[in-house]
Amino acid sequence: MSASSSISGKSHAADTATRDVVVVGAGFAGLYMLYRLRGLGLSVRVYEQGGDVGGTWYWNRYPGARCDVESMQYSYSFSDELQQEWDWSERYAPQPEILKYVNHVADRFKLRPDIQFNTRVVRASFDEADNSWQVTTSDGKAVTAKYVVLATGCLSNARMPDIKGLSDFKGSVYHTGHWPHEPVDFTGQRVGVIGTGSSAIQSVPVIAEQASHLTVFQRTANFSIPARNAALTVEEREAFRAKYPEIRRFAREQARNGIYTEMPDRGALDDGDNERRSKYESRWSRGGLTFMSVYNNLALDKAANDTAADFVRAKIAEIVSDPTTAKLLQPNNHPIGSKRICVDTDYYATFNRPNVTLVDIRSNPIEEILPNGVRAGGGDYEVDALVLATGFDAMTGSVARLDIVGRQGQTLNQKWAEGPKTYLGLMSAGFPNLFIITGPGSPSVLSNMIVSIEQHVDWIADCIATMRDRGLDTMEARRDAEDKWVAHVNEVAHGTLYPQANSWYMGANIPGKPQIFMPYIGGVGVYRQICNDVAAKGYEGFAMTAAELPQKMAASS
Ligand code: NA7
Repeated sequence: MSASSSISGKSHAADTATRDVVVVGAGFAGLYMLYRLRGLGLSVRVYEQGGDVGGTWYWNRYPGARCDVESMQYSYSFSDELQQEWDWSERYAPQPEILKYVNHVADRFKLRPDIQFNTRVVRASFDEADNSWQVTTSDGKAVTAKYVVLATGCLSNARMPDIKGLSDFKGSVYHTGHWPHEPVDFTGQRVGVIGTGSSAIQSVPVIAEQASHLTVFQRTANFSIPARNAALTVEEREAFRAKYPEIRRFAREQARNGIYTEMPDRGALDDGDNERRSKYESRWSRGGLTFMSVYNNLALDKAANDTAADFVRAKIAEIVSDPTTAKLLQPNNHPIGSKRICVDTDYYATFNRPNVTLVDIRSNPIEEILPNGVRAGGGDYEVDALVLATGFDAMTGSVARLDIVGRQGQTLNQKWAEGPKTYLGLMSAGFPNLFIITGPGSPSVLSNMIVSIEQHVDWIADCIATMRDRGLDTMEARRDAEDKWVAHVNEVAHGTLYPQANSWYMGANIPGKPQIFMPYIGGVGVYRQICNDVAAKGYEGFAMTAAELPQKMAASS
């Protein structure tokens, strides 16, 4: 890296407080962003609040944690050497293996020297006189940067539920999204799990094997498909690798969700009952998220969706021996897939174990946490340990924790008070040179995150390189383009069944959070094309200023 190629024109000795770019977060997004920016010869500082790389995979260490996208696809594609040399051991990688992989990437590409761990970015404030960002960190230091990139993750702000008495509980309390780094052994303990989202669905079967008794407190039953996880053979890995160019191309350009799979060409009601059942059976046997892509209208047409939902409800009734428990486990208040569908290993069957009890807290809400248990519906359930699998302040939560101050002193939190507003999920008007990786308004959580991360990082890196080459100083989303994009994101979402569920996609899990469908549901291929077209048209919808004309920016936005 040479000082002469930097944007700021200042030299960058290790102890200077000026960088071309500050990146917030050293998960998958932050690491690849650093790699690309360094490749451009820019000086970069990454701040990470955790003690090491990995982001969400650094924190989510709960028993049974694993990715619900197959490991051969949930991996970086930017380096063919990397994807050819790394051997995933299972169809769905367990969290420790993903963490090992992300550490390998950090070491292999020598990324660590530019990352400062155990350090939170507290504030980032745009200096309109200098067109630069002043960034303050939790160690009390300050750094000036031309650009700030938020790689803060979509599911990284774990949410503690506001339940009376929780702080008086005498046993141990764990949150799945903030699990201790030391092993937790529940052997011989009575454990209570609150929540039945993906984190609970993965951890409940594992905890049930250890605990003397497990009580699961369910507010909303969820649809889950068997993972059919298994060890990957050498032959399977090789077959995948041989097809990588096509798999990666398809995932980026054609797939709706960034996952290589067959594209359905018909709707659920185009087939007769027997044919449909046999297709669902075959996907159920194959396992995994692609259950939902057996037909092309499951997210669009309620009658079509009901056929898939009925199939899964029937499976639950087949698996779970006690009819009352089976009925409680059958989701019936949202279309299948409108909350993120879960992928499990033996979740429903776990309720056949004699040491597992399901408590319906929809009909009988939790009244309070007692020092030694949980009181719900007038009954007391004694537990020694509590596991809160209560989710995240998704998509905006980790951004909201930063005090981001843009033009004219407006904070991002003020601007987003009625819901997040971005152009393409990449930038928000009034906050020049501030990029968000997989921000609200982009496909993000509706996709294979690595595909969406790589697309955003490449787009941002190319954009910064273009600005440098053209001598441009600032770039900013125009308000008219942003308003149009927000309306488009909303319109596309409301053409689907997704808004019918009280999901974290809608912000519905956080009391008081504006209920707006946050991710872009138009599909990753379509979205990529839109972003590429915008760039090809000279960054249409963005206002850019040359270094010597800072006033023109304010006039045009
Ligand atoms: P989720 O999917 O948000 O699930 C959280 C669960 O916790 C869900 O069942 C909630 O019920 C329940 N919950 C939340 N707050 C409470 C309170 N106060 N009382 C009782 N129950 C509560 O989070 P996960 O961590 O499981 O998964 C997040 C994503 O990570 C997942 O989609 C994958 O993409 C990976 P509710 O449904 O709100 O009634």
